[in-house]
Amino acid sequence: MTTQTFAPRVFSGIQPSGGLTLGNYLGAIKRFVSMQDEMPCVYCMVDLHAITVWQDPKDLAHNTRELAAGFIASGISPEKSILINQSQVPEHAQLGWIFNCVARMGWMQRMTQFKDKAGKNAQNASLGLFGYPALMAADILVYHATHVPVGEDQKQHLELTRDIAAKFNHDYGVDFFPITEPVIEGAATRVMSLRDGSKKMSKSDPSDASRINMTDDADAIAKKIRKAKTDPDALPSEAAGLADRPEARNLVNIYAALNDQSVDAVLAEVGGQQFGTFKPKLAELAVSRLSPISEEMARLMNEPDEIDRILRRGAEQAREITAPILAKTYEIVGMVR
Ligand code: AQP
Repeated sequence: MTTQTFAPRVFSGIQPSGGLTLGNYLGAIKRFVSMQDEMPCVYCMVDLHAITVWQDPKDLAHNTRELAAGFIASGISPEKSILINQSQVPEHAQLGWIFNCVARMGWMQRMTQFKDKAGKNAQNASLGLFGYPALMAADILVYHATHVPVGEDQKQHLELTRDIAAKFNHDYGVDFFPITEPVIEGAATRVMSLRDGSKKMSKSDPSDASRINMTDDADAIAKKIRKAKTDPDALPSEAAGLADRPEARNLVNIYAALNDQSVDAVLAEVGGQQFGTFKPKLAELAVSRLSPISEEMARLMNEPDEIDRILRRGAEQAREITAPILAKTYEIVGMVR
């Protein structure tokens, strides 16, 4: 248990493993934006994580810049927050190696994301995919970050981050790494696929109809929502009525999160409506919230040099924090410098 008080700091990241989805936006980015006014923040394109599964090099570079554009267009200010690309700050990978030596095989084998992503052919998964959570712990702890806003799917990885920090502190008899708090908040901490209410909306889902991409135009958004899987019943008037209706719950959660309302407040307005009435309303709301972001992303993508400049500057600022923390870690571990 740590007794030291750590200055509040936010760290979170997103993989440039495809285009940003509404799930990333509602589960993570929206909260990233609001946390900028609460404490210092570091936000990261985690390209080292992305390559734990195959990424075409051209796509990786494009997706990294597009993700940076998505962050900025959504309201993350490079003046307020540090915005970085993970591989430009080598201390992430360096601390990641130390944590590979702290984390236990048994801990990693319990990670459900590895099981989901490796699928039936785990023997063929990369070693990086297995070690993903140890690198994620390093991403966070190399900043001594205290708060990590994420979607619900990352809860288990954050528990592992806490376990790694606690084991390091215990093994070396120090109080050096903070025990990080996950920040999992809002009406849509788990946005589901539009085609299957039991599956998370994901940028790497082979079906484009399963997700709303942040770069989709108004027609595409409206079409995907119109075609979203639902059931034949009318919407209930209270949240309890959504309990066994995953697809209906998902669409109501999305509406609530986009409109900054509670699910009950949404249902008080739309309870009794059929999906034929509700879906166009949701589409209109989604377009009104997402179009300004996608337009700004397109504008920024026309200035790739400016994006690269922001990321280079972010890396310089980041290394002022990470280099001393890594140096102290090496000293604690007994590495001759
Ligand atoms: N569907 C979702 N609902 C709520 N939050 C979500 N997040 C992702 N999908 C949803 C949150 O977005 C942040 C970044 O996630 P990531 O890109 O690093 O990895 P991921 O969770 O594996 O996201 P994807 O879209 O499913 O990527 P791929 O397909 O490449 O694996 C995290 O905070 C996550 O919780």
